[in-house]
This record gives sequence, structure tokens and C-alpha cells, in this order.
Amino acid sequence: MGKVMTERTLAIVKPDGVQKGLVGEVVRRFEAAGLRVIALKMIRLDAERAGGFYHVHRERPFFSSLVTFMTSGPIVPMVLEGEGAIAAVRRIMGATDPAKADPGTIRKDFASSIERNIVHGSDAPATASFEVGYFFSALEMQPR
Ligand code: 3AN
Repeated sequence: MGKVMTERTLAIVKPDGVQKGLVGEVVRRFEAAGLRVIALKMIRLDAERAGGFYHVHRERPFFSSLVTFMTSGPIVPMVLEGEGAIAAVRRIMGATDPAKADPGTIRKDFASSIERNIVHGSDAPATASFEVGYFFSALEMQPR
């Protein structure tokens, strides 16, 4: 078993999650798992900023649709901290495709498609570092 370390990760309630009134439910599930919310805000992305966030997917066929979706309404990015936070958030979210997500995960319970899947969570330490910094400065985080 690998060592478990205190980590920070970025999660986002996507436009469909905000629209469906699931901000509180998503935060509740993260907090119930012992993760600490150390930063959180509501913003609306423009196409340039959504594209920058998803730059690793820029050659994928779904990229322009993803950018359109992510700019369709406000989102709620947050930074979560805790032991093994990156993997914990991925587990709580469930698989990208809700049809393949485990029972009891956010995506199984609420997502309508592989694109409109309610939440985002960083997938590795390097992406977590980039993604946290994309939305939040050090002064906006309150670790405890
Ligand atoms: P995850 O969000 O589970 O880490 P990624 O990073 O592979 O998944 O994909 C980023 C986002 O791109 C997904 N959350 C989803 O909204 C969208 N996406 C991924 N794969 C597809 C696909 N095959 N068709 C449409 N949208 C997709």
C-alpha cells in the first residue's frame, strides 16, 4: 500500500450541477468524507479560460462541445484538502461516464451524460497543482 499524504485538489461543480441545485449536495459529500474546503467561489468562464483549463483535451473531438458546456452557466470551483484528497475526490465523483460509475457516486446519482457529468476533480498531483492555481491564489486558501 502506498503512503497517504495530505494533498490539495481542485473540484468544480459544473454548470449542470449548479443548474440542478446540487452545489450543497456535492460539498456535503466531500465534507462527509473528511475533506476540508479551503477555498470556494462561484464564477462564469469565457471560452478562452475554459479552453485554457482543458488545454490537455484541445485535440479531442469533444473539446469545442466541452468548452460550450463549461461556459453555459456559472460554476463553483473549490480547493479540497485532506489525506489522499486527489483519489478521494475521484472515488466520490465516480467514473467520467455515469453509466459506468459505481452506485453511490455523484455521477451515478446525478449525471446525465459523459459530458454533463456534474463535477470535475483533478486526476493527479501535477494536474491538481495546475488546476488549483488556475482558479485560486495562495491568499484565497485557508488551510487548517
Ligand atoms: P474526468 O472529468 O473524469 O477526469 P476527463 O478529464 O477524461 O474526465 O475529461 C474531461 C471532461 O471532458 C469530462 N468531465 C467530460 O465532461 C468531457 N469528456 C470526456 N470524455 C468525453 C467524451 N468521450 N465525450 C464527451 N465529453 C467528454
